[in-house]
Amino acid sequence: MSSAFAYAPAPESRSVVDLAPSYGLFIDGEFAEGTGGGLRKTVSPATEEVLAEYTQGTAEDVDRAVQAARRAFEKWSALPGAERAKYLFRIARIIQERSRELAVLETLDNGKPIREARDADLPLVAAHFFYYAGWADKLGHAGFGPDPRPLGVAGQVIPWNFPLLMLAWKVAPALACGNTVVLKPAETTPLSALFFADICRQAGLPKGVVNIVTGDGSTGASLVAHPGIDKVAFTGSTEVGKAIARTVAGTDKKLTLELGGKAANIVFDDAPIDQAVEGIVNGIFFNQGHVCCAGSRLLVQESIQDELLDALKRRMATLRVGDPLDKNTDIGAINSAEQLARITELAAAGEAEGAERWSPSCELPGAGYWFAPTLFTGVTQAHRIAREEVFGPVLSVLTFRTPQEAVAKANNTPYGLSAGIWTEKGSRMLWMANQLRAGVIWSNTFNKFDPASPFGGYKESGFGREGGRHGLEAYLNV
Ligand code: TAP
Repeated sequence: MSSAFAYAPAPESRSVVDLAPSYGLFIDGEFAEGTGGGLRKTVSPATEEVLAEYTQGTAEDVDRAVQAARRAFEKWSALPGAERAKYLFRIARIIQERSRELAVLETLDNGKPIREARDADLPLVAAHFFYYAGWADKLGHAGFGPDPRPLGVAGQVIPWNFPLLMLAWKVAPALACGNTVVLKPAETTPLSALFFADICRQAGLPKGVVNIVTGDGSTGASLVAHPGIDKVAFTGSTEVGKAIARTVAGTDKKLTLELGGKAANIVFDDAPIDQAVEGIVNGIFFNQGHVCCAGSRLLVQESIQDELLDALKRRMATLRVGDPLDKNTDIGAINSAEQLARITELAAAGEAEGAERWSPSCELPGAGYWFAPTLFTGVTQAHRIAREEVFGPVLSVLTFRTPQEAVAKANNTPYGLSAGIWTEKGSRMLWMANQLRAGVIWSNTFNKFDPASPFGGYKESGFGREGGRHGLEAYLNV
């Protein structure tokens, strides 16, 4: 069948990505054609070339997947935790074995630099499966009572910025707790979820425990509204998160939402400047700034503004933008034409509202979707670039004089996902951490992730935690 998952299985060929022309849905342990939704194309954002076609899942396809997950739930949830752990460990090891192939795939479909896919995404994906495999037989010791029970079938909807990592954050804890899942990846990055389905087969995971239904937002909406699911886990925009909360309201479905952010990265005058500059660059330019916890607002203490901005501009001038498959690339392609249009529009609004725009001179490739690293100074709290999530390589600089003013400005946002503090004073770090309304706070570092550490937000950044022991709670009746 042409739409089935059909690349060469020989291990030696796994060092490169062998893409089939088209892909089906993964339902009940098999790749299957969809029921009338047709095929969509996924393109490389760096070249605009079509990578493959994939299936637009319909409401009927979602129903088939949910039924398969329901059937699988009885046996999967009855397995001893140690048995479920074996499958998760196996999946983690296969991800490690196939990490080169998966890193290249992720870079092709998403546009992120291969160095990041290889050194950040893939190791974290494997680490999540290892970590939650370790919990599967210890759930009675996780602090949720002696016999916590799984919820049932989890409907999971994920975005395009970290396709495989967001899958890992959702699938690993769900399976460890004894749930089965139906997952919908984003429409611009469906491929790594389909390769993950193949890994589930390779690991011998029982049929129906993991189901992948690709498609657009309507596929996600069908999944969220399906009466046969017990839990909705969503990562994406605040707008869609609110729509999902409305759909789920009044049902007995459990819900976790990981939404947007507008993090403040706060640099005090005693901070080590070179280290802070690295943290600022990593905070906003990692993954082209397509990061919900990106440090998109730089709050710098007024007395060191000139020194810090000089050093930052010098560092930005060394960033290489271009071919994501080149190991020397720092900033890859913007994920889609739509996202590029949004970033372009917000940056234009920054200029129109009076902020000063600066980018290092850099030549952008002709084809594909690109945006130069961009710095705005003279930004006020009223500017759109200070209030709205750009989700791109655009940094807005604001200043403050006192710690109190830094806290007030940092908290002046509807979001509350993350924040960064740069100072040598331990007491100030702790005081700031208590004052900031953000779920994750880094000090003298930024964008550090660990599967043992819970991640999640306050306010319009959503609720529920992923990662760590707390991440189990989202998938258990406690
Ligand atoms: P969303 O539109 O929220 O998409 C996230 C996921 O939800 C995708 O799989 C999407 O499918 C699906 N979806 C869309 N409409 C839905 C609906 N009505 N019901 C159920 N699922 C639905 O985010 P996006 O397009 O990826 O990015 C838009 C903005 O969201 C970005 O500019 C950024 O501000 C924010 N964003 C935040 C995060 C995090 S981690 N907080 C991640 C990505 C994006 P399609 O892909 O088919 O639309």
